Amino acid sequence: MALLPILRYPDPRLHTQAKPVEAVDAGVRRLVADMAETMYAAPGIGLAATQVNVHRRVLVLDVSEDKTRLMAFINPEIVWRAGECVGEEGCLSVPGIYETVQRSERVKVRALNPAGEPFEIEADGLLAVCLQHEIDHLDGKVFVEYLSRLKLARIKARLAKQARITA
Ligand code: GNR
Ligand code: NI
Repeated sequence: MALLPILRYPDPRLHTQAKPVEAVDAGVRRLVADMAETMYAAPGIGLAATQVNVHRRVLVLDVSEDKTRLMAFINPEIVWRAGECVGEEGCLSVPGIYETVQRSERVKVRALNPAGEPFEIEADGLLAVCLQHEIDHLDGKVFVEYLSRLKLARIKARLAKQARITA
């Protein structure tokens, strides 16, 4: 397994639309394993392939307390959504920034597992939020882009300052 570098906002590669996986093969399973290792090491509760500069529709997440419930979604699609909720989100590609975002409260997602078999999951709570956050990454969207222009400008200024300090 390998730790993969995570792209940082405002890297323009985070705005790439990921392409569907055509065949769930050993290369895809290796990517899932490397993404899981990277997510746990970060640590984060989810990671989209876009964030590690692989523009294929693959995401991993683990919202369990004890970090023993790894889930992998290949070619995920939201096939149903209901309700609305607001919650504070963070992102490994936007370190140190936590902002409130509005999402659907419940979603049903269809995807393939690492064996290439289709499955469906109905999610609510943190799992539903995380699935929407990760699928947004695969569509080139970062959560801070839901904020007002003023808030986004302030976040960009803060990130630029952080980057100067760490450089
Ligand atoms: O680790 C993460 N935490 C988190 C918290 C609230 C809502 C979404 C997330 S996902 C984030 C990891 C990440 O950046 N995934 O893309
Ligand atoms: Ni993120």
